Amino acid sequence: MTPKIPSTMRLAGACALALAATLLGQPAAQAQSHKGEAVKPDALGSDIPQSFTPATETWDYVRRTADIPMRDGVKLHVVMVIPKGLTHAPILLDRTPYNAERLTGRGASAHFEAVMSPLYARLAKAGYIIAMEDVRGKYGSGGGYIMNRPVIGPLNPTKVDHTTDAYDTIDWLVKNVPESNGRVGTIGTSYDGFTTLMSLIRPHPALKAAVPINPMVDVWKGDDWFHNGTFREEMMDYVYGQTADKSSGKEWWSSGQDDYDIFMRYGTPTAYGRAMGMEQLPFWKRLIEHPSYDAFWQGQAVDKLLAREPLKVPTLYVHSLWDQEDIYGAPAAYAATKPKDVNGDMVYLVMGPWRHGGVNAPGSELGAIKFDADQSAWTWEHVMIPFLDAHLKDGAPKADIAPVTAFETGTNTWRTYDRWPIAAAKPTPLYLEPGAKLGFQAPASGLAFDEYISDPAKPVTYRARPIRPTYAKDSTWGRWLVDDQRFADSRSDVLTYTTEPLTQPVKLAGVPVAHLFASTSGTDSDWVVKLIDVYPDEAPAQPELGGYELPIAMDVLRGRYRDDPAKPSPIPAGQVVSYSLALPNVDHVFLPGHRIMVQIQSSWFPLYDRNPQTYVPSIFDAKPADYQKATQRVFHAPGQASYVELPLVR
Ligand code: PG9
Repeated sequence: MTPKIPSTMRLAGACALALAATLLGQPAAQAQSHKGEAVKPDALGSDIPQSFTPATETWDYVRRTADIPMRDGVKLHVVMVIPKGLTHAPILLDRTPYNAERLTGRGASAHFEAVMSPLYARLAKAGYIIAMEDVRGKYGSGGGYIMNRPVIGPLNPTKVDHTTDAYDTIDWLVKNVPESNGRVGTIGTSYDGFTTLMSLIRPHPALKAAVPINPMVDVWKGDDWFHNGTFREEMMDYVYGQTADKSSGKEWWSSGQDDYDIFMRYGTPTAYGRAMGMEQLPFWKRLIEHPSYDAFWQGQAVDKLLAREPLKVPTLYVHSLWDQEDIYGAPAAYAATKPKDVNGDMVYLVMGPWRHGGVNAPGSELGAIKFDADQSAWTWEHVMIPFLDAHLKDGAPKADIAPVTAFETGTNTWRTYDRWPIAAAKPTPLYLEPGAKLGFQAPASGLAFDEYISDPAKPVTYRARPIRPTYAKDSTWGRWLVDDQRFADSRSDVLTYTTEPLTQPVKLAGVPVAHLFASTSGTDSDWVVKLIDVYPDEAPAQPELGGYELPIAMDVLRGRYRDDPAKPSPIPAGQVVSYSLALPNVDHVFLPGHRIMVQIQSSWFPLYDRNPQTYVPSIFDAKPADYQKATQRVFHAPGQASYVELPLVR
């Protein structure tokens, strides 16, 4: 039977035959119309014109694109959103791996406020030109994409990095955007916060201000990929989506509803990655080749890079107190640069009650926790816009903002400070005590330790199941750091210590540090410490908060790195070893009637990969037989008193 071929395919087939005949030097058979007349192969032309210019007269902004040549000839794609009528306006540049066209709405509205994030819409309204540029190798930009492309040097033998790309872009913008006043600020969140920080290294002279928001700074110590050596396997879908192709068009797929089951099924992230084809992805391979804090990670730590640079550009760091991705970055970069700010007018910090990136959108609540008003808008109006105006607008007065502006959680009040951490905070031990108690006096007697079995076959989940893939459409990943911890406190493999209900407010400002005296029957172990605010049993104004266990600061340490993050070593089985673990920054008041709680456990799955509890050279290569139960003991005996050092303000 002869297959029926659609007429369009027949025409194409005729063209191919004609082309083949021409190439072979034979006269081509002439294509014919249905009436038998000779037709040129492309006689129908195309319904798509060579170029099309949208009619934008009614728009309230000009949308302009450019492909800017970098010093190596590679062109980077930039989209500018210029509110109509703006002249002598500063430019805010966001360099992103997340698609500049999409982030500027692809021109799908006549109103600039509808095409960008609420923050950028507000900044455009405040008189800024917004320029978003695809980083090299992503979306509309040429060149190769390298995850967090390191600075030129041992990790980057080329002549280009984000410092040069930022420089070349700024140079082009100030020379080619007639509406500009020649001043540029860099801004961006997370990865774009990282590119913002990179613009501060050998900066272009027109760069006059920077606002890194939740920047990725040290991805081994406490940002996206690891926390103190414990691998954040829930980030695998990001690596897949971001690096499988240039336009992030390959969707991570999941074979179930609950990541807990799926990660258990594969055992290690390496095995799961293999099953997902991730060995084709160069960054994935680099990631699992570097489990320790070696030169690869140290050489990329942006706080270390900035500490070596002169301070030239006024910078406002934006930190989210419940940042589920980059909770380490902003305070670390602030700490690295603040000592250079001799006149106190260059380095600023604002910390708010947000999730990762929360300041970009209205922020009056996070999960079940309400903050009384839109604290993002408050920050835009009272901190960010005054800071930017002062440095970027022609003739603007000095900004009247404090060096540090922090939202005090618990009382829901903005506070201002001279610097961070504040001098008034005194390190004060809060001791674990026998009988699941916490107290400000070191324990003198009673049981010497508490004990639990940590079983890698039943790891402690990091949030109530089912756990959706991190970036799935129905994922609530953005609010997990405020999840009620009651799901964990009654597990037999979670130690829970609590104070009596407080009679006075207890204010903390700074970094709580957990000091544990602990033993394990294994030869490696993870230690997770959570500092929690327990609400009174009844909360009439918001009944679901009755007894709520709100995390204030939580983190994890992989025991093999207790002495040296670059050189792992086995833990001596059965011996009491001291560990110290700095928790994220807090500015919090435990209110009267509330209780302070500390939870300790040895897994936090599947956000963090499981520790086999048997020392192996790389946990990425652990075999099923390496995963063994271990008996964990946490001590509260004289001379071995575990405590959390609180940054207490009296
Ligand atoms: N923090 C982001 C990120 C996630 C995972 C890996 C790398 C970066 C980001 O939001 O850009």
